[in-house]
Amino acid sequence: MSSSIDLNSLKNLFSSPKKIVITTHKNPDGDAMGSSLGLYNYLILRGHTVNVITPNSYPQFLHWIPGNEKVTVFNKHTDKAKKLFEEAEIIFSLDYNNLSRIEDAGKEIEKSKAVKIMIDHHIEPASYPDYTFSDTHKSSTSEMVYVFIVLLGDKNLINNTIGECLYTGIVTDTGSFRFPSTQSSTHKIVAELIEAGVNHAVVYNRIFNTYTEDRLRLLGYCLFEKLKFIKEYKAGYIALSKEELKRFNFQAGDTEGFVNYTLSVAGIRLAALFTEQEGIIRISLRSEGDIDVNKMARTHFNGGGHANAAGGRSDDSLEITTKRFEEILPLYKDILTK
Ligand SMILES: [Mn+2]
Repeated sequence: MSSSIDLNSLKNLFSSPKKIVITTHKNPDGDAMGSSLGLYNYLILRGHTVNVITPNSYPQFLHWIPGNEKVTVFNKHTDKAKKLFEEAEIIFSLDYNNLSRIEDAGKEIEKSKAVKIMIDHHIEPASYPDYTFSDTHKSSTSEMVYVFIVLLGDKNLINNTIGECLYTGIVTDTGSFRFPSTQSSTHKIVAELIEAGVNHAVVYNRIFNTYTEDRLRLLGYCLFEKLKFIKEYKAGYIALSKEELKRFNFQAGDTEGFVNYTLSVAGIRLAALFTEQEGIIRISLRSEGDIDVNKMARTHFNGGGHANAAGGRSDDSLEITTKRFEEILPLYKDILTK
C-alpha cells in the first residue's frame, strides 16, 4: 500500500469515537459489500458509530453478510443517506477510485468536510481523499481492508464476523483464487481468516450456490443459443436484449460471472457480455494475459476497470454496440492473435 501515509495521524484519528460513513461503488459486488461490511464490523468494535451507504441496491446473495441491516441505499433512502453524510466526521471510499462511480452520492462527499479515506485497487485513483490506500496489484479491496486493520495495530480484533465479510470480497474478486491478481499474500490472509473462525465452505455456499431457477436457465440459454465466437480474433461474446432478460425474470446480478464462461473455451482470449438494462447497454469485458480490456473499455465503451476485467456502457442499440465490438477487433489483431 501507499507509503506516504502518516500512520500516527491515522491512528490518532480513530482514537476517539467518530461518526463514520463507508461508501462503495454503484452496482455493489462481493468485494464492495465484503470490504465495506468487514470495515464496518471492525470499526464498531472500536466504538465508532458507523453506517454503510451504497449508491443503489445489490443482489440478494450478498444480503446475508453480517451488518447488512446497517446499509442505507442512497437512491432508495436518499434523505436518510444525505443526513448521514452531513453528520459524518470520516468518510471511506471503498473499492472505487473516482466519485463518478457513485453517481449522486458523490456530490454529498464533495460537499462534506469529513476526513476522506480511500481504500481501493483500481488504477488512477482520484485526488480528493485525505488518505489514499491504493494498490492496483492487490486482489481485492477486502484484502486491503485486512492490511488496513493490521496497520492500525488491531489484527487481534479480526474475528469470524469480520473474517466472513473479507473472505466474501476476496473469494469473489479473485474468481475463487484463480485470477492472476491472486498473490501469496492473498492466501496468507485467507489462512488468517480461517484461523479467525471463518468456515470457507459455508461462506462459499452462501455466495455461489444461490442461483434461482430462472438464473440457471438464463445461463443455459446464453451458452446454448447466444454465445457467438469470432475465432479469427480469439474472441467471443454474449448479447442479451431486454426482452430476453425479461423472459427469464432478470434480477440485478443475475448475469454476474456469465462473461467468464466464454474464456473457458480453448483458444479464446477475449470475452464480452452485453446486456440491455435501464435504457443503456451494459458491457463486461474479460481477457487473458496481456490483452488490456481496461484500455479497450476506456477507448470504446465509456468505461474502465482492470487490465483483465473491465466494464463499460453504450447509449447505442444492442445491435450497434455489438457491431462496434466486432469492428474494433482488427485494431487489436496483433495482441489478440499472438
Ligand atoms: Mn474490488
